[in-house]
Amino acid sequence: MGLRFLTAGESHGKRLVVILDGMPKGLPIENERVRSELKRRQGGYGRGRRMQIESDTPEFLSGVRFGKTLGSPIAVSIENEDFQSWQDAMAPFGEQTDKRAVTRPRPGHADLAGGLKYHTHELRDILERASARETAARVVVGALCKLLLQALGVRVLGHVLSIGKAKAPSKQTLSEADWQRALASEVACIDPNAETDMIEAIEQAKKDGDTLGGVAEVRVLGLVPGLGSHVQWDLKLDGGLARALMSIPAIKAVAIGEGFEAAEKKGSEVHDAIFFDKKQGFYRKTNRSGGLEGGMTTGEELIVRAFMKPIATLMNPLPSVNVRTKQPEPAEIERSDTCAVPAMCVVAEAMVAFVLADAYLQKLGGDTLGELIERLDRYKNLLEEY
Ligand code: EPS
Repeated sequence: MGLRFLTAGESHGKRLVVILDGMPKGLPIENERVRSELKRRQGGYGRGRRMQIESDTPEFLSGVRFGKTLGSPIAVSIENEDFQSWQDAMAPFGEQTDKRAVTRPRPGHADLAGGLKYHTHELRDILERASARETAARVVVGALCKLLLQALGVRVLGHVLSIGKAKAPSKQTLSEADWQRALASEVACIDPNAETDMIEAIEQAKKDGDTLGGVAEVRVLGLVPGLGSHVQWDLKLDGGLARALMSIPAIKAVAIGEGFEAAEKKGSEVHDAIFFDKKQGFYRKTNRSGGLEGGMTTGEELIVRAFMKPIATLMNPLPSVNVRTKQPEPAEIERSDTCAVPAMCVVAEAMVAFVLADAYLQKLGGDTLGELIERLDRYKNLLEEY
């Protein structure tokens, strides 16, 4: 069956809830790891005031006992501390008395499409769930999946490549120092000069009442070859990764390896020649494929990029139309972020971790972590014999 998860919760509702189903029994869970991932998502230069209100603390409701998974569904909730100010506006029962109805859809947000789809003129019914607040729940899933992957010798890391036009120089291999630098950076950037440019760009956008998007890169180290499959469209790992990343709010494109750039080059400049020696087995000197061929991992580093459009809530709003009166009016201004690319990077890591944890479970099966590790060792032995 593999892994699956569902989230629930409105941005200003009482709580976010997530259920992760399919984790094997016996995986050690460190609450601190989950907390620190949530903290990373809350941070980043360019975030709005909401993140100062929240403290995003995971509360484990089921599936974990004495620090280890039970193999049963893991339910976790996160309180929305801001609900205190929204109790009337978001009350599950009673009549709407609060004036926080939204009628001027923001171009680029879910407001208008959702209003049309559900035939409602109260666009808050749509935007509350479309808000990127939901991604906090996904980060909980990501943290749990990272712990499983870690037990299998796999690390998932992310950094920001660009914000608006400010770009970090691209590097083929990233050192441990680079990763530490990304973790310490306010914009998750490995390059100090680019970091300054990114922060300046965010400042300028904020002054202009505007917003900025950008690109995050996720890399996965320590993967075995052969995760995913070539045999059926919905088993291909690149498809699964693209879907998972595209489902993050504001992601407009996903690239695997060289991605877009590969479409402009000749085959001889794109594919990674194959080599063999006794010590390493099969290996490549380049990794333009980003560690995926035929919908399967190659055993090289997995490299994916997620491209985020600028956030749709503009303090200097675009023209819109009031859905009740049909009169032209500027779009709604909701408290929001100027730039959430560093936060998106953490969410992208989470989604990649989920897809890969699932791929390992699909490949190896097993009810317990012990079984999983045993099967992984057997598979690794087979790979050595090949
Ligand atoms: C977010 C919470 C939201 C927004 C942001 C992401 O909180 P609020 O609407 O109360 O300020 O800051 O949501 C959006 C950018 C969006 O477009 O919906 C969060 O927790 O990440």
